[in-house]
Amino acid sequence: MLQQLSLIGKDERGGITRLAASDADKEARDLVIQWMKEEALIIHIDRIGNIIAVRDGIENSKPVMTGSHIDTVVSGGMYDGCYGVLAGLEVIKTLNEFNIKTRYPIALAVFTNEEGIRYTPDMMGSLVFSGGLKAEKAMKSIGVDGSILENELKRIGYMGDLQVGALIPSSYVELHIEQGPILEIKGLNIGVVENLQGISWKEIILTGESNHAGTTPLIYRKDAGLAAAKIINYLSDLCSSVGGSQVATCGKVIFEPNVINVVPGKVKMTIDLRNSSEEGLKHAENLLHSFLEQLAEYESIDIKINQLVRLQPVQFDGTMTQIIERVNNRLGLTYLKMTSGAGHDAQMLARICPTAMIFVPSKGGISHNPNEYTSTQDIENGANVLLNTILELSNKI
Ligand code: HGY
Ligand code: MN
Ligand code: MN
Repeated sequence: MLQQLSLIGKDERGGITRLAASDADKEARDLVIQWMKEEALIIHIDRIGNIIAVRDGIENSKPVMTGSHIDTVVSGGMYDGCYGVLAGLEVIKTLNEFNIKTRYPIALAVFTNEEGIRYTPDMMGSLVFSGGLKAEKAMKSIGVDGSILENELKRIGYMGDLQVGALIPSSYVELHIEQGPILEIKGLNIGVVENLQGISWKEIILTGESNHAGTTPLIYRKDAGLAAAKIINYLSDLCSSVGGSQVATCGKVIFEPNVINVVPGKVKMTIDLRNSSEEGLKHAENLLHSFLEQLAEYESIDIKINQLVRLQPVQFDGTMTQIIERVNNRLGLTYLKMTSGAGHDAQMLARICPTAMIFVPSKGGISHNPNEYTSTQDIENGANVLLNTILELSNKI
């Protein structure tokens, strides 16, 4: 199923580009729903396009939920998100195959726009699902391509009628690739994720003055491009001053007019700050803001900051992580209790129910990259831990 799903949205770099509410996203959604229907799941679509497929339990009560996302970054890998959705489906297939009834229902979720590449914020669908963002507000999100999410969801036929809050899970467990190098370096099978970093996404707009690259002496320039370069160069110093798990990334820079013989008059760039401590993340934001103030002064340019996303670090539920640890021991799998550097839908579900995550190793720690890879054995290990965790959660007295 992973291989088949990975063919949808294949791009010229050999990666997968399946942005939220795009045609490729629709095609992938349609395929996953077809597989869900083959398992006789009851399909619900909510206002923001989240797909929630339910397998009845003996008791009609709050479901144990698992799932993830199937939208990708640009030129992403085939496991990020999709592995958690399809392993959840595999768990349900296995229960059906062995005709195992669980006490509580099981729900499999595919959350809309986890990556936040086309529309911000990221983890949008799960944020709406957990009541952190009104669906009506999220719909109005304007994409980097100028599209409006509401129109795109309607166009692909995924603006459903399930009201937010109508289906609240008793607990949520998400299986995901680690997307980092730690499990592989330590030679361990499973990550038991206890917490997740805080995220701060900013768009920085620098406005200087376009000018002739040959006739304008340096002292007369208002060079937005030079200022942007100084910001990117500063990020490593910022991280060492903050310390801890602080990371900072400039992933996107757009020069205007972006031609060889014109001093750039305007630059739009993004900064992604992460830290597992809220205090550390605030410190990083303060350092960046004061650097930008001084830089604007020194380079006599205008600098505007748009806060795109701001999510605090999240602590997952101890009883849930203990269940996952017990399952690992029972299956004879080695594990590490760890922090997630990446954002995940689980950080939103943690707002409304006991939540935890299971990681499997990423080869070379590579992710958000066509070379993202996890071995079949690791894929199987993770799915077995998910199966046993869900069995325990959906039958617990
Ligand atoms: O940005 C993230 O951490 C996730 O991949 N959306
Ligand atoms: Mn993901
Ligand atoms: Mn991702």
